[in-house]
Amino acid sequence: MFKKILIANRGEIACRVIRACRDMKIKTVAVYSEADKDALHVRMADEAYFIGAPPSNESYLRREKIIEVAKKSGAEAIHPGYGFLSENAEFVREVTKEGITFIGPSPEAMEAMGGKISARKIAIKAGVPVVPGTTEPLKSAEDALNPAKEFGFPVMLKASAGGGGKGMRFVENEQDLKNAFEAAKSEALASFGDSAVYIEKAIVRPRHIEIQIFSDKHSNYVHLGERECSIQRRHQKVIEECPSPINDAALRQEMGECAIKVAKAVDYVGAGTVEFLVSDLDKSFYFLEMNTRLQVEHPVTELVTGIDLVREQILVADGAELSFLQEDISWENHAIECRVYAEDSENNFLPSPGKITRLRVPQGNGVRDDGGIYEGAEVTIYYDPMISKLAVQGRNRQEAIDRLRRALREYEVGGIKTTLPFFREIVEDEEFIAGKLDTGFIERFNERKKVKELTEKQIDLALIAAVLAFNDRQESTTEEKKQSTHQLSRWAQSGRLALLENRL
Ligand code: MV4
Repeated sequence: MFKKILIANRGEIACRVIRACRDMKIKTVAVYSEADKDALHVRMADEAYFIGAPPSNESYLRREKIIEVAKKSGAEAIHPGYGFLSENAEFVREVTKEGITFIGPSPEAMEAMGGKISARKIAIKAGVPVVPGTTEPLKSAEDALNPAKEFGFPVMLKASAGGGGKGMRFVENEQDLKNAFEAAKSEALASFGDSAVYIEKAIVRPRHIEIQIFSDKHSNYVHLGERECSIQRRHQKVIEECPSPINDAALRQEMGECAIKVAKAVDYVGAGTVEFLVSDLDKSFYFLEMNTRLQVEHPVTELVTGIDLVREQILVADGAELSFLQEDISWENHAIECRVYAEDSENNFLPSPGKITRLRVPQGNGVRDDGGIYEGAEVTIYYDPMISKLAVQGRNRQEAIDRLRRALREYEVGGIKTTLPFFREIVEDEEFIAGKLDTGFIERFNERKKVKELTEKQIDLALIAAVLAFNDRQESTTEEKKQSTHQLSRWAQSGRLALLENRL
């Protein structure tokens, strides 16, 4: 077994991996940027190495620097967490070339699943249902017309390299098709450097349900059931749960078998997630994409199945057979997770960086909090502003919701704004309680609450204001800087004021 592992990540997931290593008596090596010198993961690890300036591409994305630290510290394996280098096939090749084990799938599996068009082709070949659509990029808007007529409107245009809703367009009729195609294409090119766009039939108010799969280097494949992730805001997951309120044992088994077929098609090794869209009408499901990493929301699967997914990743990377069989897994309990962000949910989810002056994390029966912060720590603007994942477990959904309400009441974060007030409202919401979860949930919730979402332009302006205000606070050390940032401060303040007054 590995004696030392480097964690090429930060925040709560770095802490999560360090904890699993400690359980297994494996030494840990952290890496950190200038902005993270006092971060929790640095304090928790056995050793920590500085890797560069705050922007990710000058620190957490520096492949050569991270590999250099692994060699210098004597780490035999690298755990990438999620985001950053976790799905970078080139990094896997470079790590492997140095005789270091990458804790994750092969670069070939990553590349096969990296593009949506390529992933669709693989799923079709494996006999797994995909949303009706094309398997080649569209050359022109005219190219989209025939398939659109064949499947019937509404349709979705999607970027092959897409993610986070970028390069995606919902098209209701023929007249809108040309403009939507051009917009999707240029957005795809600008966001991913790849303009390939394809067309799919739009599924009306689908659920987003994903299956956790696991495999080892000995061709054993299992699934660990589903996670319901339909509650999303601007294509970011907000709440996830296991099991899904609409999954029964039969649907779970059917989806689980399909997920395993996809994984087998690329000789997948380790933890992976296969995403599906599910229609509430007839419970038909369609393959969407496969994520070749450990996911943010993995704790709900752990709370229900009792399997430690990070421990299993490490064992499998070391060549062990899976520590459990498919028939050992059951889904009797229920778990729900909330992603707590340093954002002001009572003011359009504006970023809220700053020092955490007070922290009281909920405790007690059925409560788990995976955090990356502590009282006195600073939340910066450089990285994803998720500060913790609050997860609860109960024997059934109602018990889980009761414990979630209790935990949200106990949770106190001072000094910055968070999304906790938003969750306190959601757990009292009638549709949430009824399990009526689909992609339109947040929109309907906002309507019930009479919340008006900002436009993209307003959000951009708000972000600029927040960044300016943050820089101002960071840089006002020397007199000279004070002079120059004084102007910025006034900009930032007027930007904020405009927002508060709803003038943007
Ligand atoms: C769809 C869809 C309807 N029909 N595809 C895919 C990526 C995800 N971020 C949004 N995606 C969707 N793909 C077809 N063919 C609806 C969505 C969708 C969505 C999916 C899950 C959760 C929230 C969503 C919000 C808007 C759109």
